[in-house]
Amino acid sequence: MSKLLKIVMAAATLTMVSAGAHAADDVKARNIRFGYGLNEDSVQGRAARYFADELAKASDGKLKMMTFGGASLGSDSQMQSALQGGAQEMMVGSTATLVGIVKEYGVFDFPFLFNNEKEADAVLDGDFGTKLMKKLDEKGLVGIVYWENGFRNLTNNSHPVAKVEDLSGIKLRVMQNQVALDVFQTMGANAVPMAFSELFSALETGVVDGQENPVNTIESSKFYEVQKYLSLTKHVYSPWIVMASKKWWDGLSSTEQGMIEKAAVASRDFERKDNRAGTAKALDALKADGMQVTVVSDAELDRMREVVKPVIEKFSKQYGEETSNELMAAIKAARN
Ligand code: TK8
Repeated sequence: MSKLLKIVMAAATLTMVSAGAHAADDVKARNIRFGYGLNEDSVQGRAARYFADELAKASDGKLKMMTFGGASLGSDSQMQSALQGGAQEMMVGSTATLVGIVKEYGVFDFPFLFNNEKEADAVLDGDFGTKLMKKLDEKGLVGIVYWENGFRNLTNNSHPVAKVEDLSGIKLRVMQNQVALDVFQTMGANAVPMAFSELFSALETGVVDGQENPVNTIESSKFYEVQKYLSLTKHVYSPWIVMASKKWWDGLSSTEQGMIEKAAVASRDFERKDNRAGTAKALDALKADGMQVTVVSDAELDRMREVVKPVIEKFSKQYGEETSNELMAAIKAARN
């Protein structure tokens, strides 16, 4: 081989090596701890594992997401703090537990806001949901996508609830924010804010009589073991939000961020589909497990809606006209 050819070939090899090294630099081997509150056998667990698989495929196994269910990394609030401090990379949890960080997230605890999932998807995935996510940035969190917990229903151990008056005297666990608390106090319940991670044992020991969550979550959390009565109220739609630690996120390359965002969108679509497909089955399972189901009539739901109106008005004012108007316009657009 001539000397010149050798030099040319060496140069070519060098270029190839450095191009390869550049691509490898762009996606580093990383461990990502992803925490969630529900049991592993739940919509959250299935979607978390799907997310991890998608990410592994996209990154040739370099972005390794390890999923931790059952609040084993902490309650929603504890995980949020860990993300803010950079001690944990990612999580999914209720927007209701974010209200102390970005108060406007309280709008998703307004009862009877959405009529169906289609409206919720449009508002969450559209400008309104994106704008709220942006507000997390300055709080050390990065909002990535919304999953759904879904329309919530009431369970308790005292008596069947068929109308708002039946809530009186029931010690009801509510999610930890002022909107949820006011809503259920106004409806006459003895509302007790509590982390979800403490809820099963609180129901078991009678610290509280009841709680509210979507049927899938009631089923996967085995609340049928400690609750007798289920009332189908669909009183509020609960989103979940997938978030990353901003401290950690800012250290990722844009290629890595893009891979995570893309896999997150796939996990969102998977999760919503899985959740919606599972609702009827979960309800059957709850009945089979001995829960007594009350279908709350439309007329009684309308009465509930009237009772909580002042609460919605109060918090709409607190969040400012701009937020409320944007929200209402987004819902209106979704309805048309
Ligand atoms: C689980 C929670 C739970 C929520 C609650 O992570 O606290 O009742 O509905 O499902 O997000």
